[in-house]
Amino acid sequence: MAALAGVVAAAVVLAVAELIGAFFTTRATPLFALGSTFIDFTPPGLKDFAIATFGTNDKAALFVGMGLTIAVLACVLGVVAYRKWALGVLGVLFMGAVIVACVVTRAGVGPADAIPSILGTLAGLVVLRRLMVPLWGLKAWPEAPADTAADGEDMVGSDGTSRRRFFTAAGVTAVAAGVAATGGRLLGAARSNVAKAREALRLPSPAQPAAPVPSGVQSPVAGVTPWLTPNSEFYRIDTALSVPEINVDDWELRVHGLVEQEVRLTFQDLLDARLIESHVTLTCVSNPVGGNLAGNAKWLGLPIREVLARAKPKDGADMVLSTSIDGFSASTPLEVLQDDRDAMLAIGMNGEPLPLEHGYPVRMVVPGLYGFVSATKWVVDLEVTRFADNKAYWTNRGWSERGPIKTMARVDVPKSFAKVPAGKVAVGGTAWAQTRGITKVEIQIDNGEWAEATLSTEASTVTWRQWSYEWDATPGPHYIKVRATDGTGEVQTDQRADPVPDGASGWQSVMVTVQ
Ligand SMILES: Nc1nc2c(c(=O)[nH]1)N[C@H]1C(S)=C(S)[C@@H](COP(=O)(O)O)O[C@H]1N2
Ligand SMILES: [Mo]
Repeated sequence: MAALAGVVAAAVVLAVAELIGAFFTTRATPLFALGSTFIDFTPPGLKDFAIATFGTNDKAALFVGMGLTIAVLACVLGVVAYRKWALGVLGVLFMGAVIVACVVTRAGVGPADAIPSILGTLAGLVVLRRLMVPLWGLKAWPEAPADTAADGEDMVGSDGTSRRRFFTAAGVTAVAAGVAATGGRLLGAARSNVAKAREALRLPSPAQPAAPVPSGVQSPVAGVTPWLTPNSEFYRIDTALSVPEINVDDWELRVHGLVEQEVRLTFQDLLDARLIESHVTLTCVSNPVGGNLAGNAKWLGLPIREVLARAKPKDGADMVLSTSIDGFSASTPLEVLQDDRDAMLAIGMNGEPLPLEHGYPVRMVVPGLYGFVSATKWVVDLEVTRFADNKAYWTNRGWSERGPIKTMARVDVPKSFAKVPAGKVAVGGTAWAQTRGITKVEIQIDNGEWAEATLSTEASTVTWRQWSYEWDATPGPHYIKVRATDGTGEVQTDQRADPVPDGASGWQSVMVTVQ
C-alpha cells in the first residue's frame, strides 16, 4: 500500500506540472524534459536499437519505458516514506530537483519554466503525506513507527476502515491526476495557435518551379511505396519529444561565425525571396538495410548558397553547423551548401507549409546527405565554422561527422516471409543514391545469376528510383536479393554494416515461400 501511495504521488507530480505547464509557452513539463534529457544521454547503440526495434514509434516506447521506471522508483520512495517519513521527503525533493534540472537545461527554456515542476513536486509531497497517515495507523504492520501515527491528523477507527479510506483516497487521486494530465495536454494544445497559423499560411509560388515529374516514375507493381510520399506518411525521426511550436513572427535565422557579414533572415524575408521547388528524397542514417526511414517530397525553399553568398564565408571555413530551436545540431560541409545542388531552407512540403513535426516553419533539406548531418528542422541558427572546431549533436554521441548517403536498393513487394503462389510473381521496390542516381537494379533468386530489373523512369539523381521484376517462381522457400548500381558505375556493396556510425550497407535479402 505504501508503494501504491508512492505511485499515486508520482502521478500527481506529473499531472499537476502538466496542468500548470499548459500556461507556459515552452511546455517543458517533467515527462517531456526527463525524456528529452534521456534522449540526449542515450548511448548511440541504444538509439540505434530503439529505432531498429520501434521505428517511428520510438517515442511511444520511450514513454512506456519512462512510465515503468518512474513507477518503480515511486514504489521504492513510497515504502521509504512509510518507514521513515523524513527520508521519503528527502527522496521526493531529490527527484523534484532532478526534474527541475532537466527542465531548465533544455534549449530555449528559462528559469521560470521550473515553476510547474516545483509546484507539481510540492503537490506530490502533500498527497504522499495524506496517503501515509492512514497507513501508519494500521495495526497489521507491527513495524509501523508509533510516533508518526499519533500526529493529530484525524485517525482511524479500525484497520478495515483505514484500508478502505486509503484505497478510496488513492483511487480518487489517481483519477484526478489522469484528468489533470490529459486536461493539461489538451489545454496546452488549445492555447497554442501555431497550428492554426500554419493552416492560415499561404505559400508564395516558386520563382523556379520543380521540374515536371516524368510519367512512369512509379513502379507498376502494386504495393510498392508511392513515389511521392504524402506528408502524413513521411517518416519522422528527431529528438523532439514535444514538437517545437514557433510563431513565424518570432522566427529568425542568424547566419554568423566565419563570415564577412552576419546575416539575419525573417520569415517574411523568405516569403519575399526567389524561392525554388525541388523533389528530394530524404534518408535517415538509422535506416537498416530494407528499412523504410526514407521519403520523397517536393520541397519549396530558398537555396542556402544564396544566403551564404550574402554572408561571404571566410577562408578556412569548411562546415556549417545548423542548430534547431530545441538544441539539435547538424554539421554540413560548406561546399555542399555552395554547389549547384538544391540545398535549401525549406518552408513548404508537397505544396503545404511544413507540417509541425517536419520542421515548421523552416528546415534544411540537403540532397545527398543523411538527415542527421543536414536536415535540421525548426532551424534558427547557421554558424559557418570548421569541422576541427565544432561537433554536431550526433557526432558528440558516437556518430560520424559527415554523412553522404550510401547506395541502397529495397524490396517492397513481396514482403519478407510472404507466401506467394507459384508462377509469375511481381517483385518491386525502390532504390536510392542521391546526387549520383540509380542506373541499374539487379535481382538474385537464391544463389542464381543476377538479373536486371526494369527501372522506372528517373525523375532526377536526388530522388529515389523505383524498379520492378517478373519472377518465375517455383514452389518452395526462396530468397530474393537486390542490389543497385549508382550513376558512377559503382555497385552497391555487399559488406554488411550497422547504421552506426555512418549508415547501414549490405544487400537486402527477402525470404518468401512459394506455394
Ligand atoms: N531539430 C531537429 N532536426 C532534425 C532532427 C532532430 O532530431 N531534430 N533529426 C534529423 C534526422 S536524424 C533526420 S533523418 C531528419 C528526418 O526528417 P523528417 O522527420 O522530416 O523525416 O531530420 C533531421 N533533422
Ligand atoms: Mo536520421
